[in-house]
Amino acid sequence: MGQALEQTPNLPYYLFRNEQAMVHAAAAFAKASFRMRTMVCTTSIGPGATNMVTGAAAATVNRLPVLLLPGDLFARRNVAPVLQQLESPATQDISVNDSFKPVSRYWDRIQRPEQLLTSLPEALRVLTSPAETGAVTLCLPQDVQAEAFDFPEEFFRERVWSIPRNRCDEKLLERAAEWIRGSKRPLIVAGGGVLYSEASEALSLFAKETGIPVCETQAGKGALPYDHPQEVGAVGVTGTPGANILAKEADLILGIGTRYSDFTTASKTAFQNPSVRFININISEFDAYKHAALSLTSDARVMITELQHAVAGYRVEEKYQAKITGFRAAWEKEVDRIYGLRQDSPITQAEVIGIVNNFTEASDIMVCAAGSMPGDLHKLWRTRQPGGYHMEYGYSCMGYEIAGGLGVKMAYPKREVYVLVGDGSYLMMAQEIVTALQEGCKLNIVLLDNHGFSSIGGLSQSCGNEGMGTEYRYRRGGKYKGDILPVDFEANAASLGAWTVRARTGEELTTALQCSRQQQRTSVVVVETAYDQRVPGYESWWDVPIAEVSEREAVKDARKNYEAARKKERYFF
Ligand SMILES: Cc1ncc(C[n+]2csc(CCOP(=O)(O)OP(=O)(O)O)c2C)c(N)n1
Ligand SMILES: [Mg+2]
Repeated sequence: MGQALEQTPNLPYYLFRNEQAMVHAAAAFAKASFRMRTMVCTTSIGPGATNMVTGAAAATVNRLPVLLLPGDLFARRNVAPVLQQLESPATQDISVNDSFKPVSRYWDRIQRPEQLLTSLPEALRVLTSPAETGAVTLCLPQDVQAEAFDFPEEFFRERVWSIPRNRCDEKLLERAAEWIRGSKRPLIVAGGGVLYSEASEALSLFAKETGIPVCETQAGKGALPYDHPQEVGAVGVTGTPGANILAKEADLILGIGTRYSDFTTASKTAFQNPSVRFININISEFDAYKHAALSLTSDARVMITELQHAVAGYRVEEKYQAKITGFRAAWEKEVDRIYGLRQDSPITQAEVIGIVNNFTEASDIMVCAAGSMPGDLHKLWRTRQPGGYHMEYGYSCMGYEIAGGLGVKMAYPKREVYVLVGDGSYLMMAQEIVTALQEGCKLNIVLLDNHGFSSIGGLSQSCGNEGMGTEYRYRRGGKYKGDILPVDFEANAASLGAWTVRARTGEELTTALQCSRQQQRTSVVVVETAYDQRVPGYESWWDVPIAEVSEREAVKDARKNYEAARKKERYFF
């Protein structure tokens, strides 16, 4: 593989520090490009290969195309066991690369060069399929990689894969239009599919014309700009009060490009109207059929437009529109209030989000993935352009942030990329700062240092516990109750070559953002934030099972509340 890449200068090669990060970057590149481009990731055998498994899972969960070419064991076997080989006494037809099978949408092992003739077309079919896409893994045994084969020339001819905008059955479309016309309280749930189908404009028109409110999932956020008159913001566990109340009361949910994750459905408690029905527009039949929906298995953009014609003349009632407008105004006030809160160091995460949100420009891209920030950002971030909010919350994989930011920057070298990363995620995977410097890909990284896992600590407390094992403190008396570990993130990032600065207050943060934007190289602004000050949840719930038996009163109480809350979980038949 290396030999081929060296002699093929028109296929650019990027050296990464960690194979998992490399896959995150490739997936982020694809996500930022609305899945119209991707990259190929290749590795050695053994640990180099299995390091990609987490990245593959993140790509597949998020339905993002990446082509993975891990090395594999000698097909001829006579020299086995080779360095890094996992032997099996039961079969010789196995390697660590078999662990890619459940996290890949297509998997193959190329035991003979000519197998590429049949395997590569399948790989490309899956990568370019809007319904099937995800990680595609072709394992390349070490010896087979070096073999020659006389491939037919036609195989190398440029081939264009057209991505279809499939339409659904006409009768189903008519029925969907009837359902919408008969609905008093409809609500659109916009998922990532709206963005991938580049359907924002169509959705905007449809919502304006019909008056149907639109709420957004993490992957769908930014489908409409935050100031669109029908946009009611985030839905679900990390949702806004307006969206969640509308979801609770809705008689019709029009789910577009959503896979209805538990964060969207509030663990199946979000939709409480006894007669609620679902219409799902989804390119993937699997998703289209969820919640016993009237399934319009189709491309989002064409279907929204066709549905708009089919319901021409329909508009929600005045009092429903008034309610939507009221929710929107109340939420904007709440965001202003939260953004406006000021305190001495350590400042709150919400203040940091507000300052970064207000500082950035409409064309900038914000990247985040795990910890407590996704929840706050889903609610609070005012997205102005589709794609401006780049959140990996399908796998919510710590470590995606900086690597993903790099992939986004590779997709849009002229746009400013802001990576919001927690101290936990940073410590897990910060090394791609070196790659960003190497490639001249400038990232604006804002590192929120709250000395531990605030998200998981908060979750633990909400279950009646004390957040065991979530604070970065010295072990004292057998517990992490000692002083805070003095991790110097500024020095750490500087040692990798980044431009760094520490900000203690809101004012200092604003100045730091101004300075970092002017830098030519990747910058890291380190802000200490309060571990225990969190943005509340609004009108929602998440199923986190609580111990049925405990010696703690707080846990027993939490269990009682849990059992009551679970009663609201619904099945849809
Ligand atoms: C790779 C990986 N391991 C574990 C988790 C579970 N997890 C989710 S958030 C979190 C803590 C994140 O810490 P930090 O980045 O500091 O963010 P904070 O919670 O402090 O906002 C953990 C351990 C995860 N999402 N990804
Ligand atoms: Mg943290």
